[in-house]
Amino acid sequence: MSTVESHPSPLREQDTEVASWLQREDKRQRTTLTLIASENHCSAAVREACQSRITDKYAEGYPSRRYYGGCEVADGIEDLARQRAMQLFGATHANVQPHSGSTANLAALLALAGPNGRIVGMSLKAGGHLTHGYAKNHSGMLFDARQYGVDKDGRIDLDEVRDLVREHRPQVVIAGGSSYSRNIDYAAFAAIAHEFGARLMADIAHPAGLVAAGLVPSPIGHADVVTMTTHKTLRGPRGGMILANDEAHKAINSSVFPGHQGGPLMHQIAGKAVAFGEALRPEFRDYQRRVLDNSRHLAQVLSQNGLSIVSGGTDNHIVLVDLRGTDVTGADVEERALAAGLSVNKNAVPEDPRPPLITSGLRLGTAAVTTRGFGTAEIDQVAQIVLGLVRGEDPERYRSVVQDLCEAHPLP
Ligand code: DSN
Repeated sequence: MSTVESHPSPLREQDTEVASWLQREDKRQRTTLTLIASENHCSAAVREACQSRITDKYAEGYPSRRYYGGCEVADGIEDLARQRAMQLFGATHANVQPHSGSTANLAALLALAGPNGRIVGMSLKAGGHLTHGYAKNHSGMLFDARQYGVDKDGRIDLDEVRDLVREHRPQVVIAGGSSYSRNIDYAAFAAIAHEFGARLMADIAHPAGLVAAGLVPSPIGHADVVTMTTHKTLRGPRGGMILANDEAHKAINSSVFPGHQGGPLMHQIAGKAVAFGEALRPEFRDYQRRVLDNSRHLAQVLSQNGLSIVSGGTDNHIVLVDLRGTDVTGADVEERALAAGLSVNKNAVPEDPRPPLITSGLRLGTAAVTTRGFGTAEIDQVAQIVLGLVRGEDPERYRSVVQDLCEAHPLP
């Protein structure tokens, strides 16, 4: 197996401390199965683009309208990333500059609602994101935010959303979440938002790759603005992106720069361009199909063996396990899983009585292990490990199974 140690390394020669931390992370990823739903493994080509010399270049502004000289290469790369993004999602405008999903969301909310505006989004506890109006996030401080939850079956209740929008009269309604495993009816959300004069912002950070592959509903044509990260199911480098309709795109561009950020991270934008090129290939759709097959299989096996799955299953890459009927917390299982070699995260479930650092849930995702080549046979093995850990079996007994799986399915 090729490792970072086998290549010449200016970093190792110059700074052994940082080099050894990075070697440790390389080993951690190679020898651990990532089941964190928001993580994936991007390609070597994406990583090469992200470590290129263009990291040194300032390029404030947009292609052909920059505030620095020497931006002709930056222009070419950013235009390529934008064109590929628009083709991938069938969108008319793309802004590839947001440094992250959080900055994309705040830039979009400020563009659409303005400071002190009113917003409606899904609550963090029900599966929304911090930036959808959580009180301790800037989205909950800068805006007058109201939050909707899920019904007793773990699904968005559109009647509740409509009542909230009618009462609160927000400028922006947000559809999307971080631990919501069901398809979202963007047409219905748009109808509610537009009926009351609001605009719809869809945050597809989690299912972006599945949306691009046409395997789950797309908000394009319904939402005024679509935000996302590029590193989850989309399998690109860490970063954010905003797609906007004809009416919103100018305000979005001004809000990202100069409103929210200075110089774009051109090395990350180069990585985004590479990833979007990969996502336009037919193999990407096959990969996303396997992500879905694997998550459905994982949900089914866990459920058949007695674990409760929020909403009873999944339509995307996320499986949210409700541990309230067991003797363990999310934190317990996260710790045991790490000892076995599985990287997972504890997660609140709707109406969770436990605090956020403990939780009663476990959020699993199949994007990263599917990148390693896992199919349903390997997912069966993963499911048996999770079941054993919940039952309280010694994590050490699973360590060699996990190592064999890692060696048989190396990272890209
Ligand atoms: N924190 C990310 C997640 O894990 O879903 C979203 O930004």
